[in-house]
Amino acid sequence: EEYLDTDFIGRNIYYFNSINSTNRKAKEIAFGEKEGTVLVAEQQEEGKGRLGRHWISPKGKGIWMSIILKPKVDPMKVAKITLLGAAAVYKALSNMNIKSQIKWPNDVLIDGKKICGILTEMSAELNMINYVIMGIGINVNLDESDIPEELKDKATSIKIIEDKEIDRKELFTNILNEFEKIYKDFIDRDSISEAIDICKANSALIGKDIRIIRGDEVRVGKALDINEEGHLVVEFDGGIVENIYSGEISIRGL
Ligand code: BT5
Repeated sequence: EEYLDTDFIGRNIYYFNSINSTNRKAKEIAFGEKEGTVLVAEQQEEGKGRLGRHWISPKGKGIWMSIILKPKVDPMKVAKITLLGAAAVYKALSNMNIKSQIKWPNDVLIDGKKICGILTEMSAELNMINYVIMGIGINVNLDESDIPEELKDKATSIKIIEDKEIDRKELFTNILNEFEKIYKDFIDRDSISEAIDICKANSALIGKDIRIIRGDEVRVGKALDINEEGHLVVEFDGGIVENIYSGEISIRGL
């Protein structure tokens, strides 16, 4: 049994049987809610990925959740929150003896297949953040039949890999506990080094040849590192080294 051990993350939780999207709902209520409020649903009818993509969210099988955050930091730093979330998911799984890898910027994989995606959205004016919504989707107990044919080579669930049902509540609580510790370092000490270390040590990309797809542009290079800003350091053909920022970039292992 795992208990919630946080000051503010998950101290207020809205539970939905079915909802369009927890991120969408979180944005509707964020202004009136305290930092750390969590929305979680058994099912999403219109779960969202990045760039308007669809996120499959079958009933009772996953953790489909959003956390409302109100960090008093420069809006430029918000992209880092996705990595903090990925590090928290990694640690939560590790606490339950499940080994995963982080695929920068927003995925957690097991055996090379995606079991978690993170969608961070922000509302800001001038240099002030109104709120940040960090949405986390985890394929916990999906069966093979829940995964559409076209996703079978890149997506899986923890149950499929571990060959047993996973306690969603235990994992959920673990994620909230781990996220609060990492997030407090970020807002109180302006430090993300522990999260970066986790992302680097368990990276699915570092040392690999990758493709970076941005709109119609495809670039090929080698992932070298994740720097202390949370950017991916890539060596392109010809030896030019560049930092890649999170955002509208998708990355695929070759
Ligand atoms: C993501 O987008 O990975 C972000 C997913 C965030 C989902 C959470 S659930 C709670 C909260 N509320 C929401 O509405 N969303 C958040 P992206 O990197 O764009 O990946 C999307 C792509 O992953 C899709 O185009 C599919 O190819 C694939 N995909 C869709 N559903 C999947 C699933 N359940 N597991 C693995 N891959 C999936």
